[in-house]
Amino acid sequence: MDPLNPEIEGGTDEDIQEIVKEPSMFKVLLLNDDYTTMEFVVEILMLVFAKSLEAATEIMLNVHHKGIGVCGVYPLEVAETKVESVHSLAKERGFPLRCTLEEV
Ligand code: TYC
Repeated sequence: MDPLNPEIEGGTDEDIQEIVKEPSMFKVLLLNDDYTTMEFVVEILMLVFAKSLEAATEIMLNVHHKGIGVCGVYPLEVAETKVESVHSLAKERGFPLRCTLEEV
C-alpha cells in the first residue's frame, strides 16, 4: 500500500483513516515533590513552556497543592523535547523535578 495513494493501491478504510487523521497530541504533566523550589518550577514553566510569570505561578501552585498538573499540550516530538529539557535543567540544578506525558 502506497501511503500517498491508499485508495488506488488497495489500502483498507483503516489505512486511509490512519493517514488522514490529525497527529496525536500529548499533555505534559508536571509532578510535585518536596525538594524542588517553587521559584525553580516557575522559572522552568516560563523558560520551557513560554508561560507568563502569572500563568507559571498559577500552574506551579496547582501542582504543589494537587500533586500533578498540565503544563501544555503538544505534538509528541515537541512534548518529548520539553520533558527532556525539564529533566536536564532540573538535574543541572540538583532538583528531583519530574514530568511525564499523557496522550490527549
Ligand atoms: N512542593 C514544592 C515545595 O514546596 C514546590 C513544587 C511545586 C515542586 C511544583 C514541584 O512540580 C512542582 N518547595
